[in-house]
Amino acid sequence: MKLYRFRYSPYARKVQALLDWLGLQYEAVEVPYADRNELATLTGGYIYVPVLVTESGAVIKESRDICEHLAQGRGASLVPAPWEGPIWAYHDFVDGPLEDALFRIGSPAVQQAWPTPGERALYTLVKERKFGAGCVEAWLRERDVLVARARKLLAPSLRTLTQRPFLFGDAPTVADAALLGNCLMLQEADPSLLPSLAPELVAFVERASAYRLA
Ligand SMILES: N[C@@H](CCC(=O)N[C@@H](CS)C(=O)NCC(=O)O)C(=O)O
Repeated sequence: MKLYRFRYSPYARKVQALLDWLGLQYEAVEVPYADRNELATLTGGYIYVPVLVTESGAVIKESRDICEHLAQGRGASLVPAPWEGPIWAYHDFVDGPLEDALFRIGSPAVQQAWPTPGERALYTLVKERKFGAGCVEAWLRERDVLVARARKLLAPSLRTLTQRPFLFGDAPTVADAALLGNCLMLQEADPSLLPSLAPELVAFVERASAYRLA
């Protein structure tokens, strides 16, 4: 299998967590931000990540669809019955409102981490076309407000994680994969961000990254 990713993409890291937990063999392909020819050729023009090429050669876009694919068969324990509803709802909460706060916290550092001026400028352009001129600088200035918003959203989950290793019990589910993906996005952006936002999540990242399905 092949997983096309940006290292900071929470959606790609979520999928990668599922592949790792399931012990599946795959190659992680780091997509250069300013050269997506391989990806566009593969997908027929879709240049977001993640994209997964399965063992049978199927090309799956959209991380939720990839997660649903991986959660079939042996992966069924990643969405254990009867918790399918709350697990997918939590997954969607992370990929929606939580990611919306966290990516703004991580974005200024992600922008600076691209190795070339062209990639940094393209990243800024992509963000500004969607969120308005000067948005990345504004997110840096407004970091305290964004951190307060993220902490409020995270507070109930942190209470759960003081009592359980994972959100739904002793083993991780796609809900944990979504949360892990966002934590890894912050860690890739700037290793100081996650400990200052929610130190409890540092231990969660270690636990979740080390997990392998028996
Ligand atoms: N709904 C998509 C969202 C994927 C997405 O937005 N990926 C971002 C990276 S986190 C991306 O590829 N952005 C394109 C860009 O920055 O040019 C999914 O869940 O896979």
